[in-house]
Amino acid sequence: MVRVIDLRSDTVTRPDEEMRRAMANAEVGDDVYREDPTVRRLEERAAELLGTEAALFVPSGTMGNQVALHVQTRPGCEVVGERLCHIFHYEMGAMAAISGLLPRPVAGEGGLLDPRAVAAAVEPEVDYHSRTGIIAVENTHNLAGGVVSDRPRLDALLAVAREAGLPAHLDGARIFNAAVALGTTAGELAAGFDSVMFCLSKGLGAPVGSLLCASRELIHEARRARKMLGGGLRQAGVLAAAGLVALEKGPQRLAADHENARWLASALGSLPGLAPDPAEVPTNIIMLRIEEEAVPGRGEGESPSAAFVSRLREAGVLAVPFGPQQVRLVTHRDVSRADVEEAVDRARRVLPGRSR
Ligand code: TLP
Repeated sequence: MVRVIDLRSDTVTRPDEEMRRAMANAEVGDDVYREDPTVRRLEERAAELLGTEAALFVPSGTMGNQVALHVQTRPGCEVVGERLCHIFHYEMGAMAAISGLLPRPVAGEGGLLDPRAVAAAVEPEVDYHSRTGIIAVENTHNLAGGVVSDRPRLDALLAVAREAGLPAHLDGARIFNAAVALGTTAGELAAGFDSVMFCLSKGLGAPVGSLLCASRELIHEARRARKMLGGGLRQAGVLAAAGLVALEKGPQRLAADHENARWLASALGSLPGLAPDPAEVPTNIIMLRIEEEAVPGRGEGESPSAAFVSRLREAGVLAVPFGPQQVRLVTHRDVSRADVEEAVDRARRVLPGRSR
């Protein structure tokens, strides 16, 4: 049997032995009564690392983002965000369904928000315009190819928010990847935001969970909103225990994922008809452009990306189509350098006679 190399997402990692041991031995209690000591420890540690007063354990990044939007806005308000951000595209319309919010998409430069464009998207305070409710920044930016907003850009965006009297939320699902890429800390990149969500269950390797980090007051409200959404967990310490291991051990190995992603992008980019876009891969996400003629023998109506992904799957490599000519591959701790080398060999084989 061919070993499957799963490059669909960094969400696919399985808990390692150390996490499973920690989960088995976790001290637990009912977290809705705030009696789970392991959850409390995780929340304290997250707040400490992100430099906020408090934090809240949530089951998913989506819930963390949505709770943050819900408690900082009013129905009918606009959310200013990059046009391809996760909150607009992959959260099932939750901000509209749950909080009555409208998207106000701003086109970034390669996914990076220009503070002037954000300022221009903020509604003026007149009686016949909907109101802007919040500015949301995604770092790293998933659909844009894991691109990173650096501190000067964040400062400029936060200045726009302050000037307009608006809260700013950071979707930092992969904030530790951003920190590693910039040689800084997650706390440095979180500073100044009113709320920050980050995921334990992506590159850090935990099976479940995200944290919302903010002031004590905001987290108090967020805890109520989490319960309303059905996210009040009981003996969640079994999950938080894995999260604590992920927080302590996860960040230091992300550089290896970035290195593997760069190598993979450059090797795949050397095959005809495939090109990483952006060409520079800053973190662990590769967006690969598939030219029309890249995959021979495409089925009727089959897009180049669907054809490429299905040939890869047959060869034991999993990736995700993100549009008719775009395929995403993500490196993570369950794929080694040998695995990505093997993935390239398999990709070469599914593009018969076309390797240079
Ligand atoms: N992203 C998933 C998919 O939903 C696309 C992935 O495989 O990358 N913010 C960002 C920037 C994300 O990339 C994700 C997950 C989330 C929020 C939501 O996290 P979850 O999946 O835990 O709800």
